Order: sequence, then C-alpha cells, then structure tokens
Amino acid sequence: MSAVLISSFEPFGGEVINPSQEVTRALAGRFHTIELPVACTQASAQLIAKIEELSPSIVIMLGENGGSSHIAPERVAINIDDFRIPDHAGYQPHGETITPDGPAAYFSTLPIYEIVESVTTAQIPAKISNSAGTYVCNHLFYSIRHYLEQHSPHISAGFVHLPYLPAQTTNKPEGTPSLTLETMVRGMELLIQACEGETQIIA
Ligand code: PCA
Repeated sequence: MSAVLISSFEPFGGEVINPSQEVTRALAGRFHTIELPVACTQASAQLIAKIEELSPSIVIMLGENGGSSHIAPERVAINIDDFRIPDHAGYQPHGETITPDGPAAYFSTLPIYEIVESVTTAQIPAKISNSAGTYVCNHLFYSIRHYLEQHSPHISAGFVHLPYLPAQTTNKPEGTPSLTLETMVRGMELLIQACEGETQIIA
C-alpha cells in the first residue's frame, strides 16, 4: 500500500454528496483513506489518530469548495476559526484562534506549483488557492500542520479544495461550475504523482 493518506469530508451545507468523499472512495484501495465528520475538533483528532497509526509520508486533505471551477491546492492555513454556519457538532466560533500559542499560519508542504503544472498539463483545471477559508477545512489543515510541525516534520501535508460534482449543480444557478468524478480522480492521480516525485527527491 502506498505511503499516501487521503482524507475527505462528509456532505455539509445542505448537500447530499461531497466531491471529496466521492473522489476519495474512487481512490481507496490504492491509497490509505479516511472519511471525516464536518466537525473541527473531531475531524482533527480522527486524522491525527490515523496518522499515528499509519505513519504515512504524505497527507492530502480534501474538501469541497462549491462554486469554484478548479482543483485547488491551498497555499496556507491560518490560525483562525470564523464559521459562517455551525459545524456538525454545533460549534460556531467567530474570530477565535485555533491554537492560541501557535503561529499565525502554516504553509502547505505539498509541492503546490508542481501539482498545478502536472494537473493542468493534462487539460484539467487546477490553480493555487491563497485562502482555505475560515471554516472546518482550514481548521483541519492548520491543526494537522501544527501537529506535524511538532511531532513529525518529515511528513508532508496540505489541503486541496475540489469543485462541485455535476449532480450538485442541478439545483444551482445556471453556469455553476463543476468537474466530473472521472476528471477529478485523474487530477488527483496526477497530483499524488507530483507529491510522490517531490518526496523522493527530498528523501
Ligand atoms: N468543505 C468545508 C468543510 C467541509 C468541506 O468539504 C470547508 O471548506 O471548510
């Protein structure tokens, strides 16, 4: 089994599917995977437990960013929770730090430029995102980077936001962007290859 661990989120915000979950299910069997609740404390604890169990060399966290049109590796996680809607545990902080004694931000340690180059070369839309938001995805990204920085700095980790799947756009305004499952899975295969290539060079 590969040394890559991929996490996904359950549906949220009135959706019945989450592209991160569908994509991750399609990749399961070839990579380690874990499905997380949209609850920031629980999701972080569950992913940290999985990292401790598996000791992967690469952790790729996936989530939905509805309305975007690209596979988007996130550049940075910020030390802020500011939730527009409560998470699934009913928690809704406004402008609170995630880790009071932690740094303001952590950069992704995935090779985000190589990822975008590799995915776009295959005619699949990808671009770097400079904000993972201030909701559960950013919280997970920050918490995992903080944990790894302290305990396992050799493990590379980053977050990637995905657009809607086409089925999610049927009840949305005309022109709402989406990517097919097949396209996102192919994009993820290329993304993972880019990460693995980078890890081998570093190792
Ligand atoms: N996207 C949300 C949380 C779960 C998900 O898939 C976010 O961007 O924070």
